Amino acid sequence: MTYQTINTQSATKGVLTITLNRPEAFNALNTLLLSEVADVLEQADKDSDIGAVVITGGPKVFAAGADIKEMAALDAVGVMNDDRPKHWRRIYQFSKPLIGAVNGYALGGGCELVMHCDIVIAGDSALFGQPEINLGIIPGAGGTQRLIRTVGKPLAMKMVLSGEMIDAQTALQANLVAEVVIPERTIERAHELAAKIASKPPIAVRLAKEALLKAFETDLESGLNLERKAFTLLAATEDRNEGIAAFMEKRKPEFKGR
Ligand code: CO8
Repeated sequence: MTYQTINTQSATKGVLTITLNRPEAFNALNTLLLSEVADVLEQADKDSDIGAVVITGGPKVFAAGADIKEMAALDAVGVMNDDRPKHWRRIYQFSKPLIGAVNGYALGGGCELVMHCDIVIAGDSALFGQPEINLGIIPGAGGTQRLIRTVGKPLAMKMVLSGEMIDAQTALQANLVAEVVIPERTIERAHELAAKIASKPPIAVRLAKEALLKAFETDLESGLNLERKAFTLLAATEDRNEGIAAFMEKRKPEFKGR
């Protein structure tokens, strides 16, 4: 399958890489790009050979936000009928781990795409920001809700109200990213992590992601209930028997996704 705004590659076993490819617009997220990312993730969800996906903008820039030129053409009714929220939801619904590899700017929708990732590796020159306020708007793809839950009120307020960017070290301290590496290592490190996760039992990985994300949305009792149900369900999988048997027999487990 060929795409107009992204490239896909599966060079590492179990890992699919999506590279945003609109260099002329700093990888601005137009509707086509969002829909192509969502299409690829939906296919990857059904493909048992894929255990994790890396998403990157390449070595220079992650994404400079929604495509402002495309947005400028929409009035209130146009925004209301916009397809983009649908594609963001499709991206959020991806059930396997999504690992972001971020170099350069991750602004506006780009920073929101970072927050749709489960783990983010940032190059030490990466910059994160929600500059929508400078355009007379506010974040529209979860940037007010997910940012405050992720980095806390003081930093989220500062970023959204002032439009000021934060650097990779600040993003690390604020838990927006999991690791900071030299920019030349960003994509490689994301691949290492994705390959490691892809080698784990897929049903356990999927249920772990679902349970962890639930903590963003629900009260403790409901979250603990979901965890208990997922834990019980895993007791019925062949991979759980294999994992425990391999431990006892001091050998490497062979997981089958069953
Ligand atoms: N949209 C469209 N084009 C862009 C964008 C963008 N977000 N960002 C950069 N470009 C284009 C520029 O127009 C320029 O194109 P051209 O050469 O044809 O004029 C080219 O990329 C290079 O940009 P600059 O010349 O500005 O390069 P600089 O190195 O000087 O600056 C910056 C780089 C800092 C990234 C700067 O371009 C910038 O500030 N960009 C805009 C960042 C921004 O405001 N992002 C937020 C957008 S709004 C948003 O994301 C809301 C999300 C809501 C989602 C709602 C879903 C329903």
